[in-house]
Formats: sequence, C-alpha cells, structure tokens
Amino acid sequence: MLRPQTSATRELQNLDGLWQFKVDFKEEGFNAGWAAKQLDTDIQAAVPASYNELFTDTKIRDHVGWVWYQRKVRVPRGFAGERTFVRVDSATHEGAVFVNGKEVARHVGGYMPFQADITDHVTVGEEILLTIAVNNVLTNETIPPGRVVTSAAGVKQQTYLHDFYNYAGLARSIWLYSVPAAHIDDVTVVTDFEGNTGSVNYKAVITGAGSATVKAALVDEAGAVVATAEGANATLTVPNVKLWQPGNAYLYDLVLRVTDGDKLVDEYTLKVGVRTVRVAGNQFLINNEPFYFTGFGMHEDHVTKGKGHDNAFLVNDFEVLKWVGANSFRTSHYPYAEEVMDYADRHGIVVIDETAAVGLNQSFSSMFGGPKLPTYGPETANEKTQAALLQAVRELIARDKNHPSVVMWSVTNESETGIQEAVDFFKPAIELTRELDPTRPNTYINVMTQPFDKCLVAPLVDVICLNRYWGWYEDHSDLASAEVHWVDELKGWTEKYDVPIVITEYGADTMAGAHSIHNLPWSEEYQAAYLEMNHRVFDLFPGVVGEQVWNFADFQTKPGIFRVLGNKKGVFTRDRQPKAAAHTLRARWNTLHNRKPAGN
Ligand code: BDP
Repeated sequence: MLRPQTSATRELQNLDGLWQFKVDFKEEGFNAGWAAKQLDTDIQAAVPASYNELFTDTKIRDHVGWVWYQRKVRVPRGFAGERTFVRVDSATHEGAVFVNGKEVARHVGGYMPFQADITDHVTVGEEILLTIAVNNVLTNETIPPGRVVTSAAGVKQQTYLHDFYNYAGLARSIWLYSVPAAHIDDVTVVTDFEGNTGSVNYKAVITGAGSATVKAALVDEAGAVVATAEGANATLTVPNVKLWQPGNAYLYDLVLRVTDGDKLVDEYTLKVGVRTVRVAGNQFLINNEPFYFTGFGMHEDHVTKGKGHDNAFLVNDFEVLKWVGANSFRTSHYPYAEEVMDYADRHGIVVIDETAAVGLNQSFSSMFGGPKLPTYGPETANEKTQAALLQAVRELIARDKNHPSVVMWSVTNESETGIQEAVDFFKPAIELTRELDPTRPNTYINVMTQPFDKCLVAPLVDVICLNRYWGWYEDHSDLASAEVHWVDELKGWTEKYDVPIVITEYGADTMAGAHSIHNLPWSEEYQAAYLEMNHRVFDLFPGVVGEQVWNFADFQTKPGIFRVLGNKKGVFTRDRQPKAAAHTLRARWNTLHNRKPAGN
C-alpha cells in the first residue's frame, strides 16, 4: 500500500489535532447512530496519541470496547475531479470509519494502515462529518491475541499474554488525500549491484490507465538524474552507484510518471536505497559484507501519549541510538509508524520488522496462575487466528517492502514452538514471507522455554533469533552460573544449526538510581555486569551475528508482580536518560564497530 504524498498530480491533507472524543461505556454507539450527528461529549482527544493516559479518569484508561473520535473536515477544492481517499495510519485494534454517518471502511489489526475511497460520499469544497470508532478488544482470534473476562467485582477486563500495556486509539496520523482516477496504485522495488553498477528494478501497478506510458527517473541526492527507464516493469542501471549502507545511508528518488500523450496522468516519488541482503552459512550479509547487529528491542512508548507517534520523540530516540552506538533495532512487538521506517532509511539504521504476533504462548498464562489452556486449539489460537497472522504478514510486507532499512521479517515473538501444532500454525506464515518477498531472510523470535532440542520451528527459518534471560529469569543474581548455562545453550544451537543467530533480547530490570556495591539485581551495577557477562558469551560464537538488548527504554506494561509501574529493563529511562549500562554498551559498541568492516 503506497503512502499518500503530494506530487504534481496528488494532494494531501493531514487531519491530526484535537478530535471530539467519547467512550462507548454502554456499547450503544452503533445502534444509536453516533456517527450520523455531532458526538454528545465535552472531551477531546489528541490525534495521534493513545487515548488511555490523556485523561485522569481511570474508567477511560481501563475501558474495554469502542471509543469514538469525530471532527469536521472540509474537502479541499483542489480535489475536484480526482478520487478522494481517507487513510488511517492505524486504529488499535479495530477501526470503523464513517463519512456523514455512512460506514466506509472497517479494519482489524491495530498497527497497520487502511483507507477508503470516499469520492462518492463527498463534494469538494464542502464539509463532511468524519467519525472513527476504535475498538481495543483482543480475542483469541486477533493478532496479538487476548481474552475479555469479567472480574469478581463484575467489571469487564481485557487480559493478554504480552507484557506491554494495551494502549489503544488513533496513535498515528489520519489523512485525506486525492489521486487521479487513473493512478499508480503500488510499486515494488528490488535493488542489486555488481562492482560500481547498481540496478533498481521497479514494478508499478497502474489502475485505470489503458493506453498510458510509465516513465521512471532515478534522481541522486544532488538532484541529478542518474538513470531512466520506460514501462511499468523495468530495471534502471545506475553507474557509480552509491550504496545504502548501515550507518551511511544514501537514498535516491525514484520518480514515476504516468503520461497519456502529452498529458501527465500521475506522478509518484519513492525513496530507494540500493543494497542487498543475504544469508551465507552462519553470516548475515548486507552488501555482501558480514553485518553484526547492535541495538535494541524497542517499543513505541512514551509518557501521556502512549504509543502515539511524535516526530520530536522520533528524532530524539534515533539521536540516543546513535549516541550509544546502536546500528539496528527490532520493531518489537508490532510494526511501527511509517515515519519511523522512513527515518531508519534516512539514517542508515537496520531494522528487523516484526508482526504483532506476540503472546501466542499459553505457558505465560499458567505461569501466573491463569487458566491452563493449550496454545493451539479451538478456544485459543485456531484457524481464524492463523488467518489473522497471514493477513498481518501480507499487510506488513505490502507496507514495508520498499524500505532499505528493513533487512528481515520476524513472524512472531516468543510463541510456543516445541509442538507439531506450532509448525502447522507458523509454517504457512513463514513460507508466505518468502513468496511475497524472496529478497529478505525471515526469522521468528525463540523463547527460552523452547531450546534447540525442543523447538520445531527453528528449522523452517533463515535466521534464528533468541530471547534469553540467563542471569535474570534463570540463575537470577548468579551471573557465574548464568554464564556457564548460556555457553552450553549456545553450543547446542550453533552445533545444530549453521545459520546466523541474533540475540534479540537479553536484559535485566533496573531501577534508575538504585546502586549496589555487591551488584545486586535491580541495581544499575547489576544491569551493567549482566550485559558484560552476555557479551563475553556472544564473543565466543562466530555464528552469533548480533545483540539487541531488551529494552531500549523503560516502558508501560500491564500491572504485574514483576513490574514496578512498568518494565524497567530499559538501558534508558522512560524519558531517555542513560542508566549506567548505557555507558557499558556505548564503550563496547563503538570499539566493536571500529573492529568490523565498514558499516558494521
Ligand atoms: C520477553 C518478551 C518481552 C518482555 C520481556 C520481559 O518478549 O515482551 O517484555 O520478556 O520479561 O518475554 O521483560
């Protein structure tokens, strides 16, 4: 799905700001036709932002079900004669869009954009009443899954098996845009290079333009056209190509123009980085050079805004990544805002791009006294859940396939993978990533309880990612034993599998400001010592090609006896100030990168 933009033929209007807001406590909004008239409310919600922590009312924070957003929008006169679309960058987890009371779009899946052609419902120059209803409910058939229960006190509650808090609402931008009736609907770019010569193959899908011609120009950062081609599917040859490299990004503009005789029908510009990604034995190659991932599993998470996208936070997060010497991150545990992906492209940060399939592991329930259900079964992950996962994979690749920063697709985080049902459940999704994108390796993120002699999904993927907490959840406060166990375990994995292994989580909860001369857990000293122990282990194994600490920053979680107002495994506090461990990482990652080939 192409992102909307302004061009010679396209207009774009951003609809962020304050929207009228009403929580549907009595589940009446649909039947009472709330979308057809002005919402009866005296509160407003900021868009983009999760709504949960904008207000002081705990009932709003904990609400389970629909909330309603509404505003008036004047359709610009410049849209005359064109198709008008409304686009929602995300509605967590289900969104319904209404124009003047008429439902025009519905979408399930909280971290993906969706849109509707509303041309037939609007008149240019006139105002419309735009309403978006958003539902935060997670069931066993959504990705991520969850379950709504009624508490002993009779209150409806949302339960789920992932750690991060279930922030909801309109956390990303809303747009109104126009495109010509005949337009470029999609573009897929695949890049390669040989010596100094780059190639950019593009495939454009054009809607409604029978006799039109497609012309492509590749423009360098100085504004010079370096290659041209004709046709909806063609390859541009780039002499003296400047590669997109980790830490040293170079982006070309691919300008596509559809013409009919002398008439410009449509124009669209896509940023393109020329680079290759490949797995060879136990190495992960970017531009044919071994790449070592340093960085973090992250979260879209900030005070007040929750998962709300904010460009100031974006810039600062990337500044902090650079400061600490990180060259990569994983979009744990859901796809991030498209602005984040663009910024990663621009700044040469490498991304492992993950679906929202987290919490498909019922042992996380029974561990804390919850019901003991099988992970896969009619009442838990069933065919509908699997269909939702396949949809999540399709949408993720459709959205992010052209980002040079994305080097790998992660299908799931910490699912139960040691039983045949897991193979049946995940194999189609893993194969789907290869079918939709043969140019990038795939992976899944393995949980500690499903080691090399148990996990059945590991043989299916190109790269194995491990989340390990030796010295935290296991061998707690005993780093010496943790080190022995960790070395043993990695021996097992590397002897069994000749594929690259990335450690995608290792971390220790740490209260900023807590200190201990004895390196006791929760102190800043323990976190630093814990990381150093892990690094000694990683350095023994050439097949370990990356380390991403859990987590970049402290973040909000569902309440739990292991959580002190959230997860404190951040190397940075929630407001992005360094704990002692940040300096440990900074020292290591800077020397590590100096030792490795350029860009590593
Ligand atoms: C892993 C999860 C992650 C948690 C983390 C933790 O992948 O989402 O936040 O552990 O416990 O199980 O801190």
